[in-house]
Amino acid sequence: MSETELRTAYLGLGGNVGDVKAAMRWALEQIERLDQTSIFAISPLYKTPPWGIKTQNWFLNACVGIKTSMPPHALLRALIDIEKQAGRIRSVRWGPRTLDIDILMIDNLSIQTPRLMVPHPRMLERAFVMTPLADIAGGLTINGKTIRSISNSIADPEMEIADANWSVGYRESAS
Ligand code: A4P
Ligand code: MG
Repeated sequence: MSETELRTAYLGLGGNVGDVKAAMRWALEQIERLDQTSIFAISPLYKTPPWGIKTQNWFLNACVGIKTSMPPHALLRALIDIEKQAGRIRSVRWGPRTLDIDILMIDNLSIQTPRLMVPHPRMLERAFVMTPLADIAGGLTINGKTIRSISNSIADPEMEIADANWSVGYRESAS
């Protein structure tokens, strides 16, 4: 497989510190600006109860579909860079953050390295990932099941759409 092949990838965005919606809109613009990368799908923005450490603020979460020719590890580095620029402080695992960007899937690749694991190893058990992912990629299958059916089976009744139009005009918001 050539390193310059155009691939379809899905990203999970989340945060619970500061103006998360603004940070996420800014992140969309930065993702769109990456080399040979464009966004083709954006889920609604959800308000989600904290997973892992429960005594922290609720999160905002969304998923984004991209087409990219960046090799997977280069894509990861670029996304970590965007997180850093958004002021992310990594102190506690699963703790509060301004902006977290996870690579959920890249085509049907399986990548198992210390720096990068794809599909994301914890996504299947997380409603804050699977619900927005089902909105933009419900018909894709993982382990023989559709994302929509996995999402339905782990749905969290506490989650709700915070803003269905959060990404409208994000390109104009950046400067
Ligand atoms: N890494 C490996 N695979 C990947 C991948 N597929 N995508 C490595 C992105 N990164 C990947 O991540 C640590 C390292 O994972 C990265 O440097 C990369 O090389 P991190 O973001 O620094 O650490 P973390 O986010 O604190 O840990 P972890 O386990 O990634 O946390 P999660 O899984 O991201 O969970 N509750 C709600 N409601 N919504 C949330 O968004 N997020 C978290 C964080 C906890 N609870 C939440 C939410
Ligand atoms: Mg992470």
